[in-house]
Amino acid sequence: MIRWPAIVVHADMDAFYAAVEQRDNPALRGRPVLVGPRSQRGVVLTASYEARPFGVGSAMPMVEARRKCPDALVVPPRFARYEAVSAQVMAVLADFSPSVEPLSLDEAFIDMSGAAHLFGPPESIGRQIRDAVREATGLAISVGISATKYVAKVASAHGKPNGLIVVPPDRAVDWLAPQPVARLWGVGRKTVPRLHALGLFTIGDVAAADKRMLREKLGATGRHIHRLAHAHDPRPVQRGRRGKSIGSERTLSVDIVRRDQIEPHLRRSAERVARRLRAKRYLARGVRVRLKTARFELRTRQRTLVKGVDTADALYAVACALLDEFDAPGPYRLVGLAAFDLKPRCEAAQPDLFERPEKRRLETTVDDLIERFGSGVVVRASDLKRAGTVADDAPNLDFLDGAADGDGECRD
Ligand code: TTP
Ligand code: MG
Repeated sequence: MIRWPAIVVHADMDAFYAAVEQRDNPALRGRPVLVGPRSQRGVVLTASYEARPFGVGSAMPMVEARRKCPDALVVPPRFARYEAVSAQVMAVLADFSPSVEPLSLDEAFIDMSGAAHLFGPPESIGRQIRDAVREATGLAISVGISATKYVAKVASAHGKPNGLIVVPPDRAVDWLAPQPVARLWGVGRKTVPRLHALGLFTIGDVAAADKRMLREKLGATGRHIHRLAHAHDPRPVQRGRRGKSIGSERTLSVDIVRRDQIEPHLRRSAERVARRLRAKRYLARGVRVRLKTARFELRTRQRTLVKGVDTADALYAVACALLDEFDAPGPYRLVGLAAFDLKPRCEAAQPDLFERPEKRRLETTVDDLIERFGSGVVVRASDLKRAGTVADDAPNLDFLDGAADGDGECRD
């Protein structure tokens, strides 16, 4: 085997939402399935592979998809279910490497460099990952493996469904060459016609094109895609991709055991975190709950969300669901909540599933009051009875974490 400078795996579940529905309901198996709203309006979130030959897929208006594939069974989405399966998948991937970078609910990069002594050569690594995900979830994941993130990702897409494609680094440029330019990262619907107009249809065409010409015609994108076409992609897998997080945790003066004692602390942390998310104009796509037992064992449970949230209500709802997953017996001496996977909020963003618009309005009104009159101005009735249980002499932390390398501050 040639030497691999790095072994990067990209793994992506096949027709994720539809596959979960087919797994859970045998009547859907082998049938064309569209996941999305039954109403006339709205778009398809995904289509099962049985439906795809009809030319339907993600983001297509439901009306159009039903016209193209009249026999399709339409199933409304169950996001909580997909999140639970996603957590299982990510846990399986974490068994293979400490360096897993989730990109969404159903895909992740895994750095397997140096793991050959544990799992064998790339092909064998890929097979074991697919088998382990199937065993844990009953679902298929496609895997691409190369020495860079970019080539690994193109490879996993190329092999779908149920694919395993290994692209050794010395063959990467040739392997990419026949692929269409749309497979280049950063080349979207607008750039494809511009590349076609320049006579560039495949990645090989871009690789062979004059670097300066690409830069002149396309600016930074030109330079970027020229590098990708040569399989250059220096970005490392970001271990844990903890990225930015905003959190609030409390060490308690009295150890607590019962759920109804823990919840008010989570509620309070959720409010502090949500306020800071809104002030920084972030949406969080992950929520983490931390509990420390009286014996100082730290336990963490976290969940990735389909859409970003920035209200205390939404953070608190997820945190309460996470409480069910703790199996360590209390008592607990610390309760914390953090929001992670932060993305800048764009005003036009659609409201998400956990958040009701009136709740958000209420919370932003409270933000205004606090800004004008100080943080003591509004107190939740449910918070009053909890007063006095937070330790004064222990670290009570509101934190704003930087990237995994700990740069400390969250940049706006
Ligand atoms: P994808 O991985 O893009 O799609 P997929 O898993 O359904 O199919 P495949 O990977 O085999 O091509 O997205 C994962 C899930 O994310 C998908 O099942 C539904 C959801 N999703 C949306 O809600 N909206 C979208 O526009 C897309 C692309 C995906
Ligand atoms: Mg997928």
